[in-house]
Amino acid sequence: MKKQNILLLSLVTVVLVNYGADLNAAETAPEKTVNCGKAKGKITIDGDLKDWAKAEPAYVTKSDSYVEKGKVKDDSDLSVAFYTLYDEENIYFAAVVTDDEVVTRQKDGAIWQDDCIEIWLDNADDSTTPIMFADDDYQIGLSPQSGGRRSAESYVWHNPDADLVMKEIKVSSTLTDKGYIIEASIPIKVLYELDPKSQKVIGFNISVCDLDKDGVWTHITWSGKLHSDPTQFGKLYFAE
Ligand SMILES: [Ca+2]
Ligand SMILES: [Ca+2]
Ligand SMILES: [Ca+2]
Repeated sequence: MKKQNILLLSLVTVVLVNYGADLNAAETAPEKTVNCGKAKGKITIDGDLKDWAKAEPAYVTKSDSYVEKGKVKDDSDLSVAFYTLYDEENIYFAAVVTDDEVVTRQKDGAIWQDDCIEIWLDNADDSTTPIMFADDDYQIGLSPQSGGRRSAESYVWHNPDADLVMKEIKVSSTLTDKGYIIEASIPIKVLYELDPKSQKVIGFNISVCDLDKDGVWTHITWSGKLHSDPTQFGKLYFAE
């Protein structure tokens, strides 16, 4: 074999080995899980979580999660405690977000460009390819009020019946001295193949967008290395 061919083969081998190692890291990381408990009382969507007794947090932080884009300086720049609950009618989502600069300027399907929480559902927990858009898959965005916007916004992507969910979703937020709190509810009946009473588990992910005043947009993901790939989602278990 000529010398330059050996060099080329070595280079290709190094590239393939590194690429393979990266993919395997996502596959062999311990699976993220969170329990979604049954609400003990009425949950009011008002951006105040005093009605959220005993919900289990899932943390999305620089040390616990994967920074897909941008940079997280420290936990005061961006860190999130995320909560879920359900009752007879609704599934509930809430997040206590530490973000040093709350920036929201967009509306509707563009809210991912602002400070925003994204919830990813694979209700049948049946995805075998990295592609969403099945009847039971949803991407749900929640973005807070701020100086640039008077009320919280929500949006639903990646589902054939996204409009139905958008009509029924409720969202509210409050600003805090460290960032914001956001709270939302969705009627279970409008989410395809979701039934917390008879179902144990769904595929689940959380990603968080952080836009700061320097214009840098950061995106971090709770489970896996690609927020939108349902084969890398964690699991949400329904509990009493
Ligand atoms: Ca509340
Ligand atoms: Ca920030
Ligand atoms: Ca921000």
